[in-house]
Amino acid sequence: MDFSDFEIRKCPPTAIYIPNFITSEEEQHVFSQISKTPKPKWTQLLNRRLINYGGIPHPNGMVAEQIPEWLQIYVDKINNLNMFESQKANHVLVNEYLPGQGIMPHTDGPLFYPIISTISCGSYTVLEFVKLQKSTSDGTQPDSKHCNSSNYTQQPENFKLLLEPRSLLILKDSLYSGYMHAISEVKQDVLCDRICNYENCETVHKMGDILQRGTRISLTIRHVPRTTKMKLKFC
Ligand SMILES: O=C(O)CCC(=O)C(=O)O
Repeated sequence: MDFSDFEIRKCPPTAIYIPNFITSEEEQHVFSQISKTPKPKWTQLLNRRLINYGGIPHPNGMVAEQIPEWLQIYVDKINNLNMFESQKANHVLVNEYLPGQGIMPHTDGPLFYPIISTISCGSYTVLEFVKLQKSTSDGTQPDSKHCNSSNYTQQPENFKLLLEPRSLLILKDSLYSGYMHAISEVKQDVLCDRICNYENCETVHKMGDILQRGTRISLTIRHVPRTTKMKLKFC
């Protein structure tokens, strides 16, 4: 597939944004399967809940687990794009965000092949990008964990992407390794000039519009390079 028509040109390389990557029926299918997922499968965090499918990534490798059939459909859709070169996606992180929930600035780090693909279901969100600073002497990022979004979005190198429901976002190159990404914990977003993919969106939005968040489920589909079917000894 030629991604060049879908590349977001107004941000650093490389972000590919495909609106309506899945249909409304597929989106409903994701929600109905998620609603059947037993509570103990979820990891509840303060600001969202999540499930790992395919195994738990670990620096020593990942013990591969079968991805359920209903979810494998979306992994196959990603694999058909051939974006992991000769590799195949083998891991899905399901995140569920209620209005007012989000995720702190972070990078996905070295456990994954350096390409992220995320399918959004149920609600739009705004993904914020924060350029990694030179590490401080204790190795921490000054912008990490404790920053609040109103501070870091003021920096000129930082920007945002509007993610519509049913869209696919692919991040790689400098957006994988040189930027953290985050979602602010708010119930609504006022659209601003930091969002740089208005013209890639399916729906016409304008600056100053206020969007109310609903429940959003994201499927982050990645390739974990070191996997085994046998139990590894973790120490
Ligand atoms: O929900 C999203 O779109 C982002 C998820 C994410 O960044 C993560 O789980 O690492």
